[in-house]
Amino acid sequence: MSTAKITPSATALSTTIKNLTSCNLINLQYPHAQTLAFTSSPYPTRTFGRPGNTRIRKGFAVLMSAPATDPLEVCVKASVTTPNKLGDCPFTQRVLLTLEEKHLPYDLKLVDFANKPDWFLQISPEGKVPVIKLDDKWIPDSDVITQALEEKFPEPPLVTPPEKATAGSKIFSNFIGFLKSKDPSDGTEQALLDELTAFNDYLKDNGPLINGTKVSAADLSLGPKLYHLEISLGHYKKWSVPDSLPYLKSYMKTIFSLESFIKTRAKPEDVIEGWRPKVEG
Ligand SMILES: N[C@@H](CCC(=O)N[C@@H](CS)C(=O)NCC(=O)O)C(=O)O
Repeated sequence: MSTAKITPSATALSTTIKNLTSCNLINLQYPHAQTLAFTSSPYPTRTFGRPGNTRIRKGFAVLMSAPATDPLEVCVKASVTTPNKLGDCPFTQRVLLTLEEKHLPYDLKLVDFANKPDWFLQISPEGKVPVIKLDDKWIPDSDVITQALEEKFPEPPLVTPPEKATAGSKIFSNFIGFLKSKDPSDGTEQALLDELTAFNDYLKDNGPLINGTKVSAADLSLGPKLYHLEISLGHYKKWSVPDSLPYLKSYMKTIFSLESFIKTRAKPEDVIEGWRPKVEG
């Protein structure tokens, strides 16, 4: 079993600090607070922006240290192109993005999908990733995992308001339909374009992100799917998102540029190999 220890990025921390600052919890005239925030202790991130860890005195906050939490174990697909690297799976990236945005440390357990080991099949009898260990129990499925993370680690909240949470939710299935299609006139390209156009229009009225300016759970679910769409349709169909959808294009650029996204994304070569059986099958 290969493992890799991950701690959330400094930018994720600085986002938290900015958020705290905007709530007047930190007075930046006290640089010591920032120094504390960027301590290089193994798991510093759990201590910030969470209830109980911030004391407010005379209009500024003192960040208190909290007991370090063990990294959460997450089973992920291993890369097929590069040894000991994270492989492709948009559902796994969604979970890793959630951990990053919540500043939670985690350990990756890389699983060789060509030869799934017994320890993994015992954890995940369907042989699927992602699977995460929470409270000594292995939990499958990115929907269930992200919900459980939100409940167990509510700060910072990532919840998308229910009326916005389904924006763009039909894009992924239509992307797969077009990717697998061998008949250019079967309507799958148009069906995908219709969904992308509806989402572009949604962003025009509600954007730049699904919940306005704040990154939320729905972005962390859709972003990896759009990444797979861009890479695999570009490779297998020589197709790209048309310029007539500028809000969507700018959305993709914004999400793909998040430090949490760059840190957790699959290599393009793995995305291409991952979809090959679907395209050629
Ligand atoms: N509904 C699941 C889907 C998970 C899923 O389909 N994972 C794929 C990889 S992206 C998998 O593990 N497939 C098993 C296989 O390819 O053998 C979730 O949201 O987590």
